[in-house]
Amino acid sequence: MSRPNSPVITAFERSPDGGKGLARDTRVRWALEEVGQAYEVRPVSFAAMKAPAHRALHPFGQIPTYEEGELVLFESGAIVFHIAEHHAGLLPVEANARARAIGWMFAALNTIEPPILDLQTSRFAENDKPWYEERLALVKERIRVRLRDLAQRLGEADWLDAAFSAGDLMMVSVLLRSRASGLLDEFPKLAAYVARGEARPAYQRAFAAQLADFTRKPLPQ
Ligand code: GTB
Repeated sequence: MSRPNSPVITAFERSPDGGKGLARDTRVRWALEEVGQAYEVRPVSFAAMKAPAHRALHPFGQIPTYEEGELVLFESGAIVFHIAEHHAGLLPVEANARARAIGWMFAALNTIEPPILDLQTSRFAENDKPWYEERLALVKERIRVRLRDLAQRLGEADWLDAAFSAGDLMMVSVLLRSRASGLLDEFPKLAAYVARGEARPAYQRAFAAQLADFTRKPLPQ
C-alpha cells in the first residue's frame, strides 16, 4: 500500500532471514496493516545503514525507522506504539485496558525478547567458544522459564488481555523469533497463539509485502 504523504519506513534491502519476516520492519508493517494505514518502504543496504544520512534518522544505524511529516522515529516498539496511539484498532479505548495492553508491549520487548535475542547472538557470535554448548543450554533454559510463565498466563485465552491489541502484535512478533529453535513448539498454547497472530489478514499482508521486497531484489554478484 502506498499513497502520497504515507509514512515511510526503512527495511533491509535484502533481509538476512531470506524473507521469513523476522526482521523488525515486519512488526511495523503489521501494525500499519492492522490500522489500514498506507505506507512506503525505503530499502537500506548494510553500507547505507551506517552512513551519516541514515544515522541522522537512527543513531545506531539500524532498521526500522519511521518518517511521517516532521516526525522521525526509531525503535520498533516506539513506532508501533505511535501507530497504535494515532489510529483506532490496536489499543483499547478504556483507560485501564489500554494501560495493560501497553504493559504487554513492554513485556514482549523487555522480558521476552532479550533471552530470545541472547540465543541468536550466542549461535551467531559464540559458536566457536569452548563453553558454547554449556552456555547454549543455559540460555535455552532462560527462554523456557519465560515461555512457561507466559503460556500459564495466556491459559485458554485467544489473546493476552481480552481483545487483540498492540501487546499481542508485539508478543507474537517476538515469539516468532524463537520458533526456529524448536522452543516455541514445546509450549503448544503459545505456538497456537502465534499461529492465531499469523492468521490475521493484516499479518498476512505484512508478511507478503516483506517477502515481495526480498524476492524482488537480485542476488548480490
Ligand atoms: N531495538 C531495535 C528495534 O526494536 O527497532 C533493534 C533494531 C535492530 O536490531 N535492527 C536490526 C538491524 O538493523 C534489524 S532487525 N541490524 C543491522 C545492524 O545492527 O547493523 C534484527 C534482525 C536481523 C536479522 C534477522 N534475521 O536474519 O533473522 C532477524 C532480526
